[in-house]
Amino acid sequence: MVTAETSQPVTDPTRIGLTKEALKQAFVDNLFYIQGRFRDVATANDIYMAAAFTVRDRLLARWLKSAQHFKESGARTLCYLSAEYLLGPHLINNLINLGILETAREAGEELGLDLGEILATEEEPGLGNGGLGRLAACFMDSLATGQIPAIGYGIRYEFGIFDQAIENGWQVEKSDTWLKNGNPWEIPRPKITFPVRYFGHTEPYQDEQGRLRIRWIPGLVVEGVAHDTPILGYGVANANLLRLWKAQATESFDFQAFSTGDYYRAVQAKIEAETISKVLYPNDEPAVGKELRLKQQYFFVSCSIQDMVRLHLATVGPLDTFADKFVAQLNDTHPALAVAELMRILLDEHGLAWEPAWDITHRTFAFTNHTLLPEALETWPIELFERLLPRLLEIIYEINRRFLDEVRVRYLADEARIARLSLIAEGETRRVRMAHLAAVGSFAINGVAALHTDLLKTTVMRDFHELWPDRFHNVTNGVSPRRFIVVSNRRLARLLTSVCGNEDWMRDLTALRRLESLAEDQGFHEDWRRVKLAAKDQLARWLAAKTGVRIDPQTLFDVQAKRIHEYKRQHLNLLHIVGLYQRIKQDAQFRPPPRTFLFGGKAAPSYAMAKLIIKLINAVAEVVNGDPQVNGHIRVVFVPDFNVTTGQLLYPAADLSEQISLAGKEASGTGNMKFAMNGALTIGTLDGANIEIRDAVGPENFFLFGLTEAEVRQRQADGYRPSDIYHGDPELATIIDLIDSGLFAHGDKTLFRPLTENLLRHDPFMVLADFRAYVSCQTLIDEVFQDSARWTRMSILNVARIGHFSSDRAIREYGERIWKVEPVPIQV
Ligand code: NBY
Repeated sequence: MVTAETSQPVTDPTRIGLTKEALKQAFVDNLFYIQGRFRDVATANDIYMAAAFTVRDRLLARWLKSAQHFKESGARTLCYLSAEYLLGPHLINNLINLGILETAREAGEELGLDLGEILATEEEPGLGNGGLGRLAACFMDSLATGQIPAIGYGIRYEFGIFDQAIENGWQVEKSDTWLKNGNPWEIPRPKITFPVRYFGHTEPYQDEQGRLRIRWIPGLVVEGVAHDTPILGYGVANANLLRLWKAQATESFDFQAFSTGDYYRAVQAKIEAETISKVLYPNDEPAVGKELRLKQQYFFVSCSIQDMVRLHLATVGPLDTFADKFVAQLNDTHPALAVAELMRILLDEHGLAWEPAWDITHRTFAFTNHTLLPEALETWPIELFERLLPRLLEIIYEINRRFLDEVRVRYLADEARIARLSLIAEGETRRVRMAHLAAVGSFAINGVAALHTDLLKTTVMRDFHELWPDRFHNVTNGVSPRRFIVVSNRRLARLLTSVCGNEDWMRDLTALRRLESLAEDQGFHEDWRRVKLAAKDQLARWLAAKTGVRIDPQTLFDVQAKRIHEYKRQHLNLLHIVGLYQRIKQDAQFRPPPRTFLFGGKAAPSYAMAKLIIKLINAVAEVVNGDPQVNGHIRVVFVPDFNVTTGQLLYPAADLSEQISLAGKEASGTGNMKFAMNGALTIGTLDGANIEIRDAVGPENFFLFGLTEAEVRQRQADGYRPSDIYHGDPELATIIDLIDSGLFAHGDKTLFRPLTENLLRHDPFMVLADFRAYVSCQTLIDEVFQDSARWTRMSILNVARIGHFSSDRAIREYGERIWKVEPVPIQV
């Protein structure tokens, strides 16, 4: 029961007050009572922790209020199931969402503390690989801001994405120790735990009503413990829950083993259990057949579904209304096992018959696909499945049997089609197709940009689209303007606020349309350029301090920051750079405007070609930057350890955004949106969301080049021969020969051969086919950049028209078209 006394903490001004005095008092208290430190001996981390706890207290009142209200109102709740959340630093974001950034700065000053330094102390939680994980984080921000009741479910990895160091030009992976100084944002819930079963066998039995049921006798049981982080919306009191599961052994000791003296074996079981949430797989493609990866997927899915069922039974009641209370979004196929797990719980644990259980399940899930690359479509060997998750495989077989019966009747035993649609791929090793499981178990399926959704319908999910055309939707991705403008680019945010007259644009980004009227205003142009220059200067100073590399903020900053992948074509960018290097050296008349080429991005540790591309970037950088004949004209920098924090420095500083994937390969891209929001102009192909960005900002404000997706298909069908292009383009040939010459490898002619040979023989991503168009487009860019009024105008118009690419809009579309959820405002 809540009495005046027990509810007192949520009204205590030192816990919830937003005034400067309240913040100061709370900080001092927290430093003493939580960190146990006097000011004069407090470390930077003590100070950060005290500040974080001060802010967390203010979230808690909002969060508990939200939870209580959602519970009482029985609000329909969205559950986002994602194996990854790339959140970025919490403190700054929460200060902004609470509206106390400036107050906190002043409070700090009066205490003799620099807020900037405190913010820099935070280690970002890197619980994701790239775009997919970051999208989940943007969506959590927009859900709370849009006041949609939501729970994000995922894994509390002890080690997130590795920290990238560059040694001798090569990527070196260092383990990410984000938890080593403690995590003030999470609240462990030792009482919210669920058992997760693995291995063993199943057996039939008769229940009390005499019905035949199945029991799974596991060989291993692991426990998931909830770790909760509040996610506050911007300018609202709504705070949602991010619930990440940590694995632990069911009992800290296997007493039997212990008593017989086998101490080592007892501890071994504990280690095995805890391994499950130990580390994020650093691949942005499935790591084939890794047992631990499948264990992780089932681990978080099982805990999450059990938690949803528990919540439902504790609040609403009967399971037949489960799908009215909850809708669950599958972020790619990584949580697709949720379909089979909900079936298992309904059938085996609650005794439902198949049909009602399937009806509930099928009305609960919706599925987002993030890739068309065939090698990235997730499948699991049956043999592994059967051993690890015997009961789930039985359920998947039954789902498949009923599904294929439906297909058989519909298409009159069209065997080829049945084989294509089956959840099981036949072949040397039979495999479970996770995308098919997700598709069959979901009422809605969506792609993440218009082109991607179209291709989904006509290629990888074609048969499904023919079967169920109404299930398919497009929801083009978006990114959070809080994270990627307000947090990242304070100066731009201030300028936008002064133009708009208020801060409403922060939650309705289309309000930036008002900038259009200033696109020709010379005075405004100066303000605009000043903001950009300051961001470039800040990046330059950070880079000098961090790496010793000096760059000139007056040059054009040309940035490509994203995971390193052949389809993203960082090497196309490099071919252009080597071409410039060569021409600048050989032609004294050739003097394009000075440029700084910046690259950032991690390669999957096992992706040799991506790692070689990083080496080549650094090798070219070494030669170009060390050559006094050219280093006043171009410079090349690989910015190590691209993550949310370094991204926040790069996006605001970019003049030019490189979005140069081969058409048809990048599902959406979200970096393209982040750069454009910060006034960078895009050089890009007609791929992913580039197409929609170009339509929105106007084709005259976008540098387009390259083959279209249809042309790519045509060229491939005609038999693409990259060596013909090499032989027909002397400049290109010189560039490739230069890379082969050893110039960038201290004379080693073989180092980069795997890369150049692949380009000449196969070139799967048609780098050579797009090379000439890319270089011509870059030449146009040089011209336009010299006309600074024109460039500035284009930059302003990009920002003015980028509003559609806010994740607030994306969430609104999901909410209205797919989830059917309504905002539930919380009052404090
Ligand atoms: O998702 C990215 C797409 O490449 C990008 O175009 C899109 O904008 C973004 C958001 O929709 N995909 C992505 O980031 N994928 C992964 O990071 C990823 C991670 C793990 C695995 C597969 C893909 N995995 O199988 O383990």
